[in-house]
Amino acid sequence: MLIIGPPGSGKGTQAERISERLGVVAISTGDIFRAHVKGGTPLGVEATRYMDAGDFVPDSVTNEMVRNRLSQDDAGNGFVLDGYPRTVAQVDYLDAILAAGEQELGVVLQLTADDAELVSRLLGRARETGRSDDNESVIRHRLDLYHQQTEAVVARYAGRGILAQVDGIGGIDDVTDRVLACIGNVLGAPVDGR
Ligand code: B4P
Repeated sequence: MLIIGPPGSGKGTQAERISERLGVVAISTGDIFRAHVKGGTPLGVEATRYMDAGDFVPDSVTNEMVRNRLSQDDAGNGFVLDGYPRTVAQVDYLDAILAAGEQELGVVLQLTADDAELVSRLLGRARETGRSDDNESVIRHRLDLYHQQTEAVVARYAGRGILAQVDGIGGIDDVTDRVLACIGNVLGAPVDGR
């Protein structure tokens, strides 16, 4: 499954919880990039200038990285992919990866929240963790990119009938309950709650 949402909507937070419940691996493109940045790899050096500015890392870099990650054994039984695809070109690329592996998407989950709430959450995270892309002007740019590019991704999946939308406002446990109920509806079988 995929988890899509604007920055600060709780993608990473909920992806971890869903992966535990479904017994599949959670894969976050943002986390993979941050691990490369921390390790000082060539990919990290390239990614950091885009991430710090709140821009998308180019599709040419991101797509290849995702293809490699999904080819690892732990993704063979399914995965929760967090933060990818964010562009329509990435949707096409993911379609090709899945078709080659004879895999299919079961659910695409979109977490929603209004921009004011998102900015407030991310400024809160900035105070706690000091993430370099969590300052107000960069946060607003990331939100603009979501509206300009990633909402078209959501529309694609809506057209395929596998989109589940969940209100991301409220306590983290409450959002998890909504998410699990929604996944159960799309899959046609309940997923255990907390
Ligand atoms: P990400 O790591 O995906 O960053 P994000 O959009 O901010 O989401 P994240 O998962 O971290 O935050 P969450 O909403 O869970 O991407 C970072 C950068 O990497 C991008 O800007 C881009 O440069 C690059 N990148 C990644 N994927 C890419 C792709 N496919 N193509 C190109 N470039 C790509 O949580 C945010 C905060 O809210 C947390 O502090 C959390 O504690 C809090 N929170 C969560 N749920 C809450 C709730 N219910 N109530 C209150 N607070 C809550």
